[in-house]
Amino acid sequence: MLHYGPVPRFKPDRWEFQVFGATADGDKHCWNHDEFSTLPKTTVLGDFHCVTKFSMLGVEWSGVSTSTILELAPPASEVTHVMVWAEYGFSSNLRIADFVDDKSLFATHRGGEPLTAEHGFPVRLVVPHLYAWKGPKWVRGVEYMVADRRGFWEERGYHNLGDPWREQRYSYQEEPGEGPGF
Ligand SMILES: Nc1nc2c(c(=O)[nH]1)N[C@H]1C(S)=C(S)[C@@H](COP(=O)(O)O)O[C@H]1N2
Ligand SMILES: [Mo]
Repeated sequence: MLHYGPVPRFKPDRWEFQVFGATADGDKHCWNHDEFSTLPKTTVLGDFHCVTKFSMLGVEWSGVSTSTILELAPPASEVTHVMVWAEYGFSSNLRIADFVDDKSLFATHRGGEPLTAEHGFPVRLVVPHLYAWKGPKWVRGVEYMVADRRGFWEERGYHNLGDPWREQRYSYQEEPGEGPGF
């Protein structure tokens, strides 16, 4: 499972990265592609675990760290989770602690090269300590949430948390408290 649906075509004049939902000031924060390109960059060595196929260890990613986004667009104090949104309505939910892990970043480059279209150009989320479906390609925004809610794959049978070291692959493996619950 690499991605669902077609590879979106990047339209620079229409592209925006938005942070919305429960922001501290109640406003939506937006960056166009030029603005996003000027944000401070970081490089991390991270692993990459696909749920069904492979793991790649020690991939070099660079881009904008999630903590930079949180500083520039602070969340309200009640925020516990984020939904990361991509083209075509793809999404993935993360606990705020997983999102701000010091290795989590909005990657623009892999191995020193810009991402290719298939791998998420211009921006994808990378959360090295979780399964790769927790890292949307073609990211367009972040929603701050005051309660958990399942994203695209999490609604379709994948585990809500997705820790590869605990082999949290499927939602039927979830323990009480690991999912949004009803
Ligand atoms: N927008 C989007 N991002 C996505 C997916 C998707 O279906 N749509 N699939 C995820 C899954 S299941 C995997 S394994 C990785 C694959 O990333 P790669 O194509 O760079 O190897 O992308 C993740 N990001
Ligand atoms: Mo995957």
